Amino acid sequence: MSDQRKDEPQRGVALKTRDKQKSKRPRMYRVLLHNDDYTPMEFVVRLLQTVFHHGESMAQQIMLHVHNSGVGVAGVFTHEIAETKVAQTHMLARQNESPLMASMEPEDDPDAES
Ligand code: TYC
Repeated sequence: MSDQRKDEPQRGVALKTRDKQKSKRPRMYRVLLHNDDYTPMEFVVRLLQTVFHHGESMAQQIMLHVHNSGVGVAGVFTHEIAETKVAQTHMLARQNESPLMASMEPEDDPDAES
């Protein structure tokens, strides 16, 4: 017999099984809008309607929340979609010569053991 032991898997041969199952629930990210003193309220409301697909009344509520408390959640998305929303927000803000800021932060890991 060679030095390869019969009862051990061969070294260097990848196992086909995954030791960690990929989550069916992706990590989700909050897109945050930040208050500033220059961006018109109507612009923020329109952005919340067009980019984040809120109705007029919800868009007004979110804008006022950001205006009054400094920051607020525009929506919750997967990483790629959240990045796109942040980029679209900054692009529209720049076109409007507005300093409006958006950012994103992860929600809690859906697979975290509690
Ligand atoms: N504070 C701005 C104003 O008084 C309105 C505003 C709301 C700006 C939300 C940014 O994310 C924002 N015109």
